[in-house]
Amino acid sequence: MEQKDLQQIVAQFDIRGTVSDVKPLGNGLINTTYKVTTAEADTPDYVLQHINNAIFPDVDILMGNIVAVTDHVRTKLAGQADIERRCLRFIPAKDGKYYHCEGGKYWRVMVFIPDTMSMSEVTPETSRIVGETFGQFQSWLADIPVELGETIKDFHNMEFRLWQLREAVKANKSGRLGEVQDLVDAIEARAEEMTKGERLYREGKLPKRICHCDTKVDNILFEKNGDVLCVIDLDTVMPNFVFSDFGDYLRSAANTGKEDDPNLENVSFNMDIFKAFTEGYLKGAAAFLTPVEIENLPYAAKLFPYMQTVRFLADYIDGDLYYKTQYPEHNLVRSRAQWKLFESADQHEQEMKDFIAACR
Ligand code: GN1
Ligand code: MG
Repeated sequence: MEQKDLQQIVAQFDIRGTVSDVKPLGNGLINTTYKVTTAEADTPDYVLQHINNAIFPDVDILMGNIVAVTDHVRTKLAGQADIERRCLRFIPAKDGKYYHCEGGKYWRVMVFIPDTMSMSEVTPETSRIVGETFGQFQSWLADIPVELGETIKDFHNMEFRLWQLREAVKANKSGRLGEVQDLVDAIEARAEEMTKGERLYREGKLPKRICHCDTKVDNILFEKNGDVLCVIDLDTVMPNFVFSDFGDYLRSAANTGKEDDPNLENVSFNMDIFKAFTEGYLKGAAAFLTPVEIENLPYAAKLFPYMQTVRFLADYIDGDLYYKTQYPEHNLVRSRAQWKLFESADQHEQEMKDFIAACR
């Protein structure tokens, strides 16, 4: 987009200072991001984002959640130094809404936090930090006074994901069912066990809390000296079981192979990452976790590779409608790699339980 069009969009927001430049920032896969520089020395710079409305259809829910969350986190940080560096701040548009819509496109603006760094390497040390940071984040949000909406409906609902797979199997749109029947059967054999979260919820034994739902080290901003500043990328923040943040981090970080590893021998569940992450998480989330939540963390570690197997496989049978693929069998390769990770986590279940018992 042209500079003058971008500047005209920024002008719809209640920012301070005179915009001198708008240029692309970062390489996010979902939203398109720009850095907005202001001319004056005493005004902040800003981040302008085009919101991906196809993935997040309800922008009112999306921005309502994000503003409620950042406002609440700021109350937790009250009186501490550097609050503006430790929590994102979104800027309303001139009409008071936290987004601006023009020509069917949705935009938002937040304050740019200068002099930060990101990390992407997964080590036991970074995993411990991620665990504690997201545990702390959940902890701050455990008493948020407003109800948040689901920005992606039933995002981590295992019963819903199985329903989607069963619909895909019934329709067999791609004609691929024959070659994956073994995996469908293996999934079905564990379905009862893996939908335990939804059952506990219906029985009133498991709460939904506010979770980040995209737990990774890339979604934390750090000071240049390595101190944690804040959690970013808040689009998927929504009510879920705490399992979402715990399990989805381990699904990617504790995999010794790649998410789509064609060589299943590379794929296994890394207990060193599990242990470091779990120690950090239990520390960060200690203030609110219930015994049922803690007991079921090993279930969470199994749930996410299981759920991702189901999601990739349903998409394969549907003919690759959701996930971008690089070759025709890609979603199947992904499914088999996630299944292998699930099996490996399953084999470590007792060890996970023992470790958690020893931590408590
Ligand atoms: C998608 O776009 P990305 O890679 O952050 C998906 C996640 C899956 C992941 C699997 C909105 O996340 O739920 O776990 O792919 N996000 C959405 O790689 O569906
Ligand atoms: Mg990804």
